[in-house]
Amino acid sequence: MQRHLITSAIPYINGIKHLGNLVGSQLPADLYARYQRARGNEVLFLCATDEHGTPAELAAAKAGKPVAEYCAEMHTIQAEIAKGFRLSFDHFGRSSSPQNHALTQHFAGRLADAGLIREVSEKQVYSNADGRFLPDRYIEGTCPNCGYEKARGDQCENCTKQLDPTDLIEPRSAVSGSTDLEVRETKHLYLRQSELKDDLDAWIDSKTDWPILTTSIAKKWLHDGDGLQDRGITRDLDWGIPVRRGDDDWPGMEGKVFYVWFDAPIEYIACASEWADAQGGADWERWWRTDKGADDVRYTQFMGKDNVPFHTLSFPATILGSGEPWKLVDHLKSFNYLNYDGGQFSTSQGRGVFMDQALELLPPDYWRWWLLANCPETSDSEFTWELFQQGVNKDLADVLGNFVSRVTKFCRSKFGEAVPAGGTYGAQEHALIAELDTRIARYADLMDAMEVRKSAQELRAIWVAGNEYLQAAAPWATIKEDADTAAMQIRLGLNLIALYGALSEPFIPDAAAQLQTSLNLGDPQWPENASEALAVLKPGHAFVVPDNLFAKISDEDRADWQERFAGVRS
Ligand code: B3M
Ligand code: ZN
Repeated sequence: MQRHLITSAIPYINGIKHLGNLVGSQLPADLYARYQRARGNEVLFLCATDEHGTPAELAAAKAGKPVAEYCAEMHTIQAEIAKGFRLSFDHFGRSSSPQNHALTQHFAGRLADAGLIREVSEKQVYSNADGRFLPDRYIEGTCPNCGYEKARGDQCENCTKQLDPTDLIEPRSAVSGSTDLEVRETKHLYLRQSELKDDLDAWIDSKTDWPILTTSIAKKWLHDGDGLQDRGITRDLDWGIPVRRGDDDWPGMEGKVFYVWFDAPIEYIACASEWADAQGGADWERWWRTDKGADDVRYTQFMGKDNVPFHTLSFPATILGSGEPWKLVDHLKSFNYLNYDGGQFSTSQGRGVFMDQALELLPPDYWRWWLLANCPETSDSEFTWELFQQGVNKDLADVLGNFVSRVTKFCRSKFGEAVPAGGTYGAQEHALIAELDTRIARYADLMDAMEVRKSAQELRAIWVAGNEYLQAAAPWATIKEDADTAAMQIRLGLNLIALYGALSEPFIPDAAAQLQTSLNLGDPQWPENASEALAVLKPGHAFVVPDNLFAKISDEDRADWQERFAGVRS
């Protein structure tokens, strides 16, 4: 038995995620976690909400709520939606947890002790009326380039020019509108990543089986330009993890918090501790510390490509720099972007389909299947309503759903709702079994390798093989001359349904559960080989014809949704 630690990039708290976010991290991570569990391996699958930083403060202000309250509410909402998509996290944590506070401060202390943190004095805008430093996004003013009056301190949204807050004409606080601003000196902590450059370089070089997308991004940041730069890891914000050196105060850092990208990956570790506490004190260090049993754990991370630098450089720098035996990631699976109907999904513009909206339209399996089968793996991919309709109708309704319906209904009408006895395999059945053995082995290899699209294609081919067999065997014709052979064909068909339930569960868990229930089976068993798997249901075993597994998406619905989601979410 192997042990798999699996994490998905932790979604920002500031709103509900769109389908592009889902398919770039949480959904493929869930596919892999479900697959590894199905293979009998021990899995700890973790995700959380990423709750700090300016976006959280701004979203809370917009919602008119204290930020702690806003985050608690949004966490509950995101957790519910994750359940709606059947994301099988062992724990869905929060980066604002006490566990993450303690661990983040611990890491900062270790890094400081190792001489890997330096203090830097910077000039920053301070608002006297608000009694605080203002990060770039909190300063507004008139753009010097185009005259737009609501330009932000970091960029003008109107003409896209990148700005420094001091470039703005008549700058004012976005918090209070006050123009009583001044530039003050403030100190910040920098992580001396550059000191760890050679270690990181050697570590990346050792990852010969990582996707090119992952290693090329890491190498670029290590070598382009002046090479790996030190990074500021503190901010002047109220909301966040207070800067402390382990358990001690950090003189000069009063009132400051750690930068969100410093504490967010540490939440992967803290989340295991949150999970353990929620279990009433399970041992979480056996998942994370190589001196406490984690050396045989295989750790896999899932994320979109924009998150790769933080996971290949900054977070490993934190871990290596701590000098403690924490686990480093073994495999990092990254994704390109899913586009929406000729443009981009966009959270800030409300463009595309958001997770809550998707679940209002259709059950989770429809989305899971299409998104995974079309995920942006080797290049960006595109969601259009036509492609979605085609994929769902062909693969799920015509191929899988139709097979299940034909076999079970035919059996009910000719033999009743129990597996019929009689007959023996002929050449067709032996050929099918040989094909399935090859395909199931290939499917397992692809799932192990996290080749998501190819896995979906192989699974579909396994469904198609059953359909082709049924078409060729034609029990509805056989039964007229040879009832025993027809019984054997249908018995095989029923067993194929059981096999499909087991193999398909990681992609479409609800349909798989429905099949298991209607076939009166317990938990799905991963097949050892096709011939054994096709003898699971014995003659006499009772079943019930399941309700239609998948409804087709009508042209009307498709057109309707296309129109409804053409604009932006208000
Ligand atoms: N919250 C960005 C994102 O959701 C960020 C990931 C953090 S992973 C530690 O894409
Ligand atoms: Zn401008």
